[in-house]
Amino acid sequence: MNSLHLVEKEIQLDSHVSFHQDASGLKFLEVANDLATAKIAMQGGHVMTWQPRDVAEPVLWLSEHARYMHGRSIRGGVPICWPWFGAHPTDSTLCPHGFARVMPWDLMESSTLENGETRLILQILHTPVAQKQLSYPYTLTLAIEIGATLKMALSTTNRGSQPFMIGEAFHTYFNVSDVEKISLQGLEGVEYSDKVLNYDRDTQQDAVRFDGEFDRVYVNTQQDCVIDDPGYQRRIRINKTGSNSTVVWTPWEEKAHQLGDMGLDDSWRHMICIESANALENMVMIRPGQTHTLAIEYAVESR
Ligand code: TA6
Repeated sequence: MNSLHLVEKEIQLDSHVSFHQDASGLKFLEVANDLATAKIAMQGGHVMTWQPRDVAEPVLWLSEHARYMHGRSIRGGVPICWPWFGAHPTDSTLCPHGFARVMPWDLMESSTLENGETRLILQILHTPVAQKQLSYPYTLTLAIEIGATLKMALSTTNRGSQPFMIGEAFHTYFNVSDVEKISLQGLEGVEYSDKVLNYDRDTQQDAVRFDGEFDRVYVNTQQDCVIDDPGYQRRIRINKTGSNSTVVWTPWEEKAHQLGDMGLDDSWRHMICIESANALENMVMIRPGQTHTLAIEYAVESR
């Protein structure tokens, strides 16, 4: 199949991109170019996998027990949290982390760039369910560039006449050799809110290390981060723009086993979420006609 008709228009698929649909009707794009492979679920505009050709271990962690269901977020890869992060600020009946990660998205563009990367542009569909949860007129677009690095840019445009506020994140699950043996650099000196300790505030002193459940929103930080992974002999660089928060999460054993889609083995040890975000006091006000873009670039280097 070399063209894809989702809802609004027929898009010619680039030769490196293929499309398939599973038995329940969920739609996926698969990318295989000279630089990397990737898989994207159209529900959620969700990058599930990305692996540069010269990297041995997957860069993103994807649960073997992930659920592929309509209206349910996939555990792993890069879920998109939008238009709020965590619990909805006023209505606790609404799904945590917003609706973007469970909504259908449409493909707007598929092309090969001069450097060999595959570029995809997706746009969220305005379903009645989404409309109920955010009534302001907006456009939400995701640009993905798949190559030796992974680039993603999430752009929110206010199409109405009133300002509105959003929280957001690339809730990325990285694949690591053992969460207990890695360290995370880039947050030294940054203030955080610690969900495990009742949202207490404190300041990060040194590189972050993990020996138990960890769930923190680091605020007012534009710093890039690096995951140092001696087991896989590599570093993952997380560069970001348009983001003032970084969220770091690992559920550890007990919580991971309660989640239901992480399995009952020790696969939680192989993931760490480092999320480029705008959360808590870093939520973003978007004025009429204005576009705000949250962007990341991930790169892997040998240690
Ligand atoms: O980003 C961290 C966090 O908000 C944690 O508190 C944790 O619950 C996690 O996200 C996963 O959330 P989810 O709704 O995907 O199960």
